Order: sequence, then structure tokens, then C-alpha cells
Amino acid sequence: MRRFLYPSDLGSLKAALEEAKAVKSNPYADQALGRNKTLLLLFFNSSLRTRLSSQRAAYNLGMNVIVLDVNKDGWQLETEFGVIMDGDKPEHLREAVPVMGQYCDIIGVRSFARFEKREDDYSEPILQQFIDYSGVPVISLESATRHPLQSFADLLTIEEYKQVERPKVVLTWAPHPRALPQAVPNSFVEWMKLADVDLTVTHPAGYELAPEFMDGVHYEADQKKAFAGADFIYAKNWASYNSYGQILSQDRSWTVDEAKMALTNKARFMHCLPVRRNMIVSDAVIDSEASIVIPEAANRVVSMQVVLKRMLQSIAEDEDF
Ligand code: SN0
Repeated sequence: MRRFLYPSDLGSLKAALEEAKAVKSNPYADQALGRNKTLLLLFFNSSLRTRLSSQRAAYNLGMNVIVLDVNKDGWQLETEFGVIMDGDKPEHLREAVPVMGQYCDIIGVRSFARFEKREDDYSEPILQQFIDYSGVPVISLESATRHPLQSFADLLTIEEYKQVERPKVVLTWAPHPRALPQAVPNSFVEWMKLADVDLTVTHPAGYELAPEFMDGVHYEADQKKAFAGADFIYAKNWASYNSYGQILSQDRSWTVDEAKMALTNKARFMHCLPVRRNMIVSDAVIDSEASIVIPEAANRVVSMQVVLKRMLQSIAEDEDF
């Protein structure tokens, strides 16, 4: 495996879930696999879970880890092409990427949507540079359009907590004071479409996700109707795709609260974190038994470890050849 951005990069999701369960029950079984191998984690944006869970997953596999916060350490990187570099950015991504590839065996990159031009974000210019020019396998640590490590962990969490064979999973938009990317909801929908779940998406008008994600997905405009009989409530804010990057609503009647949770089939509450309390979800819900946000976050180690393990196995096969 040389890239992790789409669920298809894992092949069979059923097999990947089985592997995740095995990794979780025996996390140190592959300590030798990562010996003398280095993971570089590169952050263009903030991180808590991704940074720590990726380090932990790499250590579980016996790897070394280098972390670089691009905006705090190193040179400021120019990411635009064809520009005269007479400003405050001394180094271009075009050199920095292959150089970084020389210092590690696998690179993880976090680079959020910029919300300047939709076409620019949706063509994944930063991540693509790493895929094309780093010379090593590349893992998305949340890019402009997707957050696959989160979705893989979400899928595992749903698998672990489901009480019925085919649970009803509801992705609900919720209000937030800032414009957030569509990466988490895009990926969540992309992965859930491939999973054995009954998916419903609910959001105010104007918050439709890109058609490539929503094609074939059940949409319900009324949040309360969407919640009826749900087994999992997955809350997330995102900014508009059609009016790209805009906040069209901060309507707090969309906040997930106890009254709405009472409409569900004793649903579990999920969120990728960080979560704005009493905007996205009430204190009462996130502090209740229904909330599984902590075990969900714990599964981030597992999803990363499966991805790293598969990449290390591919590297070992290449070396043997
Ligand atoms: C990110 C997002 O994509 O929505 C990361 C989620 C894993 N979330 C934020 O940037 C939240 C920032 C805030 O101000 O609450």
C-alpha cells in the first residue's frame, strides 16, 4: 500500500476491520516490522488526536517518528506554482517534498481546506505533491476533502458498539462559530456507503455535500425525523459546499440535545473531536452513557496502526525483491 486517502486503498473493508480487531487485541505483535523505519508526520494545521495516536501507532510497530509543525518549525513553505518568490516564504514545496522523502520511509500529511477556491481545495494540491514527489508511501492525516483515518476508526467503533446487524447511522450537521472543512463528513459518508449500515444525512438547506459523496445517500431535511429510530448519531459541523466555505446558519435548534436523543433507538453519540460543547452537542448528551467519543478517539491508534502495518509490509516485500 503506497497511499491512504480513500477506503478503496484498504481493499476489502471487512478484511480491514478483522485486521483492526487483531491489531487492537495484540498491539505489539509486529514490533519487528517497523525496526529502523521512520515515520514523518507533517502538520500544516493543528492536531491533538492525529498527532498523538499516529505516534503511538508507530511506536507499537517499533518505528521511529519525526514530527514537523510546518508553521512553527522549519522554513515557511511556498505552495503556489509559478510565483516569483520575493515574499516571506524561502522554500518551495517542490524541493521540500522530495527532500523530506529522503529522511523517512512513510510520510503522513495534514493539510486542511483553505476555502479560497473550491476547485483548488477539491484537487488536493498539497497532498498530491507528496504522492507525486516524496518517493515514499503517503498517509492523509486529514486533507482538504477527506479524513480517512477518522472514518476508519469510526467504522470500527460502530462495529464494536452496534446492537443490530445493520444499524441506522445518522450524520447530522450542527452549528459552530467558525467555517469548518467538509473533510470529516465527506469521508464519513464515503466509508459508511461501503459499510453494512443504513445511512441518513440531515442538514439545513444550503449545506449539501458534494454530489460525488451524496449520490445514492438518503437525505432527510427534518433533523427530528432523521433521528427517529437511529442507533448512532454522528454530529459534525461543516461550511457550505455550494456557497463554498460560507457559514449559512448558526441555528442552535440543530444542537444535539437530550430531547432529540430521546427520539432515537437509544443511539450512541459520536463526534471526531474537538467538539464545541453546547454548540454541536449539549453537556448532558456528551457527558451521558450514550456518548462514545472517547473509545472512538482511542480507535484512532488502531486505524493508523493498520495503515502503517500494511505500508511497512509493502516496503518489506519491495526490499526482499
Ligand atoms: C477540524 C475539522 O475538520 O472540522 C478537525 C476535525 C478532526 N476541526 C476544527 O478545525 C475545529 C476547530 C474549532 O475551532 O472548533
